[in-house]
Amino acid sequence: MTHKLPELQYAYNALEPYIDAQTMEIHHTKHHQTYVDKLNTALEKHGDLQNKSVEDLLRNLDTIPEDIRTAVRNHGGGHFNHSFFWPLLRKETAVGGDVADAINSTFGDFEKFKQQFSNTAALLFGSGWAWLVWHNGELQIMTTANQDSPLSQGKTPILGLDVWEHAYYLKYQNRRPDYINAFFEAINWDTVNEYFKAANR
Ligand code: MN3
Repeated sequence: MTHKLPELQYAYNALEPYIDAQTMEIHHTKHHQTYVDKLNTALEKHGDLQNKSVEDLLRNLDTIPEDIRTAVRNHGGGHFNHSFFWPLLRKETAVGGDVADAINSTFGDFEKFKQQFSNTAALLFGSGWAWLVWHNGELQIMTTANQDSPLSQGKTPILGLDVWEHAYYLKYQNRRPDYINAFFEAINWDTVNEYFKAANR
């Protein structure tokens, strides 16, 4: 089995004006594709790992042979994180459902959650991701560097934001906070609720 680039379920311009079409196309067809290709190349050396899901690989990084562990961490992480990210995007859906209740009871109200998540994403130094994860029965905000995945720390992502410059530089240049604000207008809360439900199964 080789890993494949998933198709986007919407057009590259579907998130305008929050996330521009050119960024989406390059991000999906170049950046994500490269993670997929390099993961497949790494796994060529270890055929026994080729039938494992990328989630499986990332949850058990310490069992991956050392000669490809860094490649699986970086490119497997990149593949999983982006596959997780694309369905999270849709313009102007309303926050609701069980995840809204959990957010309110954890963070006080939605605005407080948004502020805490946004600050965390803005302050992340260098390239990485901001996350809302489910861990030990509670919601937590966290970050990972590079393409590290919360799965490798035994945590289940519910929401994630790519804050690598490649995710926003064409439209927002150095204005990461503006990109983070725009992201909040383009979160598909139906998907967040699906991820939340799956985490609780
Ligand atoms: Mn990216």
